Amino acid sequence: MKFYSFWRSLASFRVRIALNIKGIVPDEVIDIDLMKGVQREAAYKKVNPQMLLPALIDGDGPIMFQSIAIMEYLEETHPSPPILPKDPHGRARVRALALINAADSHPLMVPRVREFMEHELKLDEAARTKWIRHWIGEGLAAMEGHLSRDKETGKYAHGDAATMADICVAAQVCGAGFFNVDVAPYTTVKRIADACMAQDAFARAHPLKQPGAPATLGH
Ligand SMILES: N[C@@H](CCC(=O)N[C@@H](CS)C(=O)NCC(=O)O)C(=O)O
Repeated sequence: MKFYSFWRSLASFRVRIALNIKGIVPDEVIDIDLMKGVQREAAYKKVNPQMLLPALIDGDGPIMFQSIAIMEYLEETHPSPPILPKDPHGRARVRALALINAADSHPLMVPRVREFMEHELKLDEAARTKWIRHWIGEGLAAMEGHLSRDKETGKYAHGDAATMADICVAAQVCGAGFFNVDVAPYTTVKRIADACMAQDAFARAHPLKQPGAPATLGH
């Protein structure tokens, strides 16, 4: 198994957590430096034409991309321990919570968006930061709205075992930390993220624990 990732990539963080929960250790981890734009070089474009991390090759392939699809693949090939509940309603809820982060919130703060704002729209750093913080806040508020209201919420986002929703909550809170967004007002999100990060599978996957990461968070 070959895993293309980068310490700072939150989508790679999501897959790293799923790999850890399932006890899968990739044979090779290939670092693609997003801060140097290596994702846009020809060699990586061949791996993932969308030029995004993560990507995963299991055996002879084909190459898999998109963190949610990769996590679903890991769930299907390594069902135990599960990261999705068994019942269809529960599965739909967990997937939907995961997508608040992976589809609606996180994509608005990724390097390609930040770089477009800087180089094409000529937005200064204050405007770019305002954009990012706004959309992180919207994502956290949406997640909090669901988690604080729903009877299915337990120790974790769905009951008392971590699922794909928790993986995405943890990534969302970590991303908030990257941009100094205070998560304290989102009390349920924070409680769940803290419970997640107390688990070894989550803690080991944290961006700042990866090779090449700096000692502290920064832009
Ligand atoms: N929806 C994708 C998002 C992938 C994504 O945006 N990855 C970021 C890193 S977290 C990336 O590779 N960005 C490169 C860029 O924006 O140029 C997923 O969940 O895998």
